[in-house]
Amino acid sequence: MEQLQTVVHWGAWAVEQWQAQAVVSRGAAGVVTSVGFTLNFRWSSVTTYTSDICCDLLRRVREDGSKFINNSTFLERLMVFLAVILSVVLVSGCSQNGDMPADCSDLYKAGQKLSGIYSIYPLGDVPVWVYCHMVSDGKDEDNGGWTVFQRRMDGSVNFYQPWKEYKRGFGNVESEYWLGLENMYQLTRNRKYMLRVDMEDFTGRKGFALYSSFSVDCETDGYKLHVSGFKDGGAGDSLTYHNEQKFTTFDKDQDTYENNCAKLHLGAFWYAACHHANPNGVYLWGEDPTIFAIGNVWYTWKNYAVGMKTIRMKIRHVS
Ligand SMILES: [Ca+2]
Repeated sequence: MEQLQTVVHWGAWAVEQWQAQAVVSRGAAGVVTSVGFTLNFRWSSVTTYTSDICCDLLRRVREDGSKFINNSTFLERLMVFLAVILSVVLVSGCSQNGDMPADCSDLYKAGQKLSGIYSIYPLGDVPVWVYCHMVSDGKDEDNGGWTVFQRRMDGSVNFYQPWKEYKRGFGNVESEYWLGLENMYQLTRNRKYMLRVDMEDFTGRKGFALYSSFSVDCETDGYKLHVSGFKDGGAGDSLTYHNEQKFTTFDKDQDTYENNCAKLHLGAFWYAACHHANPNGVYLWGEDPTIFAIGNVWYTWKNYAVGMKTIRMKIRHVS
């Protein structure tokens, strides 16, 4: 009997990882005699809809699967198996009741006072893993359940990503990540939020910028940003310039500049023509003026050539 084995890895969807392993045993006549599967889920962030997942799975099964499977009956079985697994996972996700925390504010109110990784439910039924920042520098009233939607800290994640990644989120929730525009829209459509941007440079200096109102429109409106009510925390106001702008990636130009700002400044943001802040730009490891304004910079604090050591963009429900 011949035994074939393969690992089909679907990589990262947002922050989660999926891995499937299929072991195929064949008899002498090439007939499949047994099929074994192992499917591993790390269900940390779901911003992709069911249909997208299914289509992508089926496409990848066809592409990767065709390399080792030439038995269509087996391929059909594999698809049915995956569809069943997916429906079980998705249905179990949907059966959660409505008391799930929508964001980190809910967790904080429920007594979770330690910063760390938690599951939240911005859609009400699908869990998303996120870093909750429960303690801030400065005054006591700055503490509380901040939902971090963008974090840079060590340059470990490539933030030069296409539209679909910015839509659904990417990175590692333990270190650097982007929560996803769809999640941000879902969060801010139902509740009022304030925004705080924390930063630190490579000399250890810290600053922040506070905005009393923050929301993101839906995808058909380009995930347009609404930000207002600036209060200075030492870093100055580099974000009001981006108010009322749509989101731009290198493969989706929605900025007001004649060219694509994401391509020009190697990031993705609510660019106008083009930016005063580029938090999703290149992780520069300090000062580097070689190429103009490509870094993870905050213009009003350190100008265009100094990349931050850490940047954290976080929102909190305003009651
Ligand atoms: Ca443009």
